Amino acid sequence: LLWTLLTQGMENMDRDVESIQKHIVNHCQFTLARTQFNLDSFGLYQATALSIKDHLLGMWNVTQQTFTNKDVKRVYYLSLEFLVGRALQNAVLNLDIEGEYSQALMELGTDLEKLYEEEKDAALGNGGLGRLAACFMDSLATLDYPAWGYGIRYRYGMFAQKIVDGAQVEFPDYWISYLNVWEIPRIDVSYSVRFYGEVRVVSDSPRVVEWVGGEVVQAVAYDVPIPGYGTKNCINLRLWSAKPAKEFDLQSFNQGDYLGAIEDRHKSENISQVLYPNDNTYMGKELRLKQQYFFVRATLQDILRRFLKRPREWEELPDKVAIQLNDTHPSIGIVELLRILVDEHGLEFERAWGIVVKSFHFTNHTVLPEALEKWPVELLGHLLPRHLDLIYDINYRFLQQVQAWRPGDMDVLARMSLIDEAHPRSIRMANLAIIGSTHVNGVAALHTQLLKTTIFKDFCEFFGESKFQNKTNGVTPRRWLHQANPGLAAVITSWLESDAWIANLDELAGLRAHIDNPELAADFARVKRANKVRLAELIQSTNGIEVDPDALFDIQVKRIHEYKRQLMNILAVIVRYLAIKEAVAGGASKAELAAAFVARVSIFAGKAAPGYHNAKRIIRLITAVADVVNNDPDVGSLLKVVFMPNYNVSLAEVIFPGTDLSEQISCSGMEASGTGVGKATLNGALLICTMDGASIEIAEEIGHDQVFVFGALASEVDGLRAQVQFNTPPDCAPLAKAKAAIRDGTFGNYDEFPLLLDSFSGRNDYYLINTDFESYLDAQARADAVYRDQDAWLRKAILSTAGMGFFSSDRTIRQYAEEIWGVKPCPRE
Ligand code: 26Q
Repeated sequence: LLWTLLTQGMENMDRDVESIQKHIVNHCQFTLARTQFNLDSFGLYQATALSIKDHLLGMWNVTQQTFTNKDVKRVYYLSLEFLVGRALQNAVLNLDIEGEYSQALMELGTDLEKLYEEEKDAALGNGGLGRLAACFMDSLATLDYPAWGYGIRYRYGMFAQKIVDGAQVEFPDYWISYLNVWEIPRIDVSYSVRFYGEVRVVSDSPRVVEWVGGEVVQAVAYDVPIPGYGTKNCINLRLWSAKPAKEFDLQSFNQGDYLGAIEDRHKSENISQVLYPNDNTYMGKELRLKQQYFFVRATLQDILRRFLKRPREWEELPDKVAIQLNDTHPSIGIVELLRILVDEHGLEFERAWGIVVKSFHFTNHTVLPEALEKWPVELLGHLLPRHLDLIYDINYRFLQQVQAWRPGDMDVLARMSLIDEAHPRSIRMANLAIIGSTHVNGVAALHTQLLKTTIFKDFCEFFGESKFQNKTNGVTPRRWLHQANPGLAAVITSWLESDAWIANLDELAGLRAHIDNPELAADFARVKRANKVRLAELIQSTNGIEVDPDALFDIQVKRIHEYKRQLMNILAVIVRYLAIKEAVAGGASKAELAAAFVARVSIFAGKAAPGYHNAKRIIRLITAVADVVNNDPDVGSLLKVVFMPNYNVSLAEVIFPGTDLSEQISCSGMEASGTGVGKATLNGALLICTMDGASIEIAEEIGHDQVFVFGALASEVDGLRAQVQFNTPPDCAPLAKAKAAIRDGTFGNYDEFPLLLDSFSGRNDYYLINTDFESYLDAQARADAVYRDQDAWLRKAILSTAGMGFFSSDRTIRQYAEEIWGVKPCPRE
């Protein structure tokens, strides 16, 4: 009976309004134990989310059973970060059940949209890399791929940023309030993970070793269902949480060391405590390596348990399993799988290595040397002694092949070795990830090209080009258009006479057929204006600044990093401010000012890594400039500067739809892809950019006329840097003026400013701010000129949206599936 009922009940949840209401009220009473006296909006949000989750679980169960029954090859996406944001609205829209739920809640006296706002973001990621993983999960589910995401259930996600006296202050993000409604704790799905200890030789020939002693912690699974759009498939994101291991506890208790045991409990729980808030910089901390190993050890045990449910040969592993490494962060998994096969299952080394390499694939997200992971040999050997042995074994065999390939070339040997012999000696995780994977990919065409010709050049020559692929990033149109911009979504659907674009973004090209129709332009203008009003209201409430919705909204929102050049942006804002001041001092009338300057709002948002001093100084400068400019009566509404605090996914969902001009102005060659501008362009923003990352391809797809391009090319950067070093040019005039204004206290006298100025002046101008400055000002002036001609601007905005089909993460995921993983869609039975 149980079996029958379970099978029937799996998904036949009623979707009518009355059933939904009963279901929600049931959760209020019995899951949350709320009464009419203590039921607030947050409680109602939770009950609504729980009801949606029940729908998802029904779908989830059947989906997983289908994958199992069909015994399909699965793909496992391993990432230390998943920046998913809020889930309720996303699930409601993907299930296409918004009408029913909003009516149900309206009759209950509340408003679904209001409940959406009650949800806290799940911020288990830093920035681009983490958000990409989240977009990929949405596409994997939507396209019915048999996929799993694996990550860590950090108790503290990305820190919350407050601006106090103009400076960033970090606050812990305790996002798992007393109940995280979206997760299912699987206390029964738990694996042990060992650290430290020693390697004991059990037998010499054949050589058998054992890793023993040390500390053991337990990894417990928490599952998060991920719905797709327009499908009944629902896939799983499995996040691991660290718990004390039972065996370990018992031992301590037996020794009578009660308090010691409780202390150790905390030590083990530490592992999944906090997300490292570094973006594009590596941090050689032991706890971080512990997190990485904890994560892959649990994940691989889980993957292999599933694989071994049927009797199989180990050689079948790559036919059933593709493991994608999101950067090198989980790359110790390569060594762990080798260890499992050799030590735990007795496979001979070469045989095991062959299986390992066929199972793994690796995505690189950066060419910045400071971001490439390197673990000190001593640290790694202490924490994971057996893994260090195996790394030496892998390296020995690999270097023999390199030697045979380039006899006598000691330099190539030193460059390709897994070991960096500089002090302290360290393990190069990117080299490990390359030789331990079948495919390596970059995230935009230029980035992949740079990988092949610079940092991975030797490997490309050794393995051949076919191992190195490009997979240009994309974003999910569900969250970034359908959900974030319902106004534009409706306009597009009505002009295309279909909402097929939501699942097939190439359909957007159909807008081009109407490009000369003024009514389409009017629709675009109306929606953009409404979204700017919404953003202006948010700016008013968070920053207390009144901005004019008719001004040009120029935005740069992303992590604060010197290579992204938020500094160049604010310097150009200073130039504009000084020009307005000069015009006013010269007696310009209101009309003359309006003729000379396009009214603008410069919007910034983004977090600085807590230890990244220069990034924090840049924030300090932006807020100082904002203080002066926004309160200067000479300027009025001609220029406003806004730094919006605590940039996160839900804030991005308000910002991108209200953007006129979005900035991707990184020093060329340094931004691997950039996904933020894709979201803005999709929402009808124009792009001001260098020829870097995905911007190059975006310009190609939407047409170069739509884009304000400036600056040195990636191919010119090295030469220009050398020039700056040996024959340092003076600052161009506008830059010199802006710097002088900072120096003379126009924006206050803050300790941060002299340090910041020194960091990029003269020979220190590594990111080529001076080199690119005038051409940046010129690009901004071109943007102003077009903005004055609203018809021209709207035309470009429409063409921008129309050309974004290629940048759907559905396209990206399909390419991964077909060209790397070899997995096929598997819609549920
Ligand atoms: C490594 C070791 C220890 C602690 C932290 C880290 C760490 C964490 C996060 C290193 C790097 C990151 C994040 C990198 C990142 O977000 N890269 C971005 O990836 C995007 C998606 O591919 C690209 O669009 C961006 O260009 C790239 O900067």
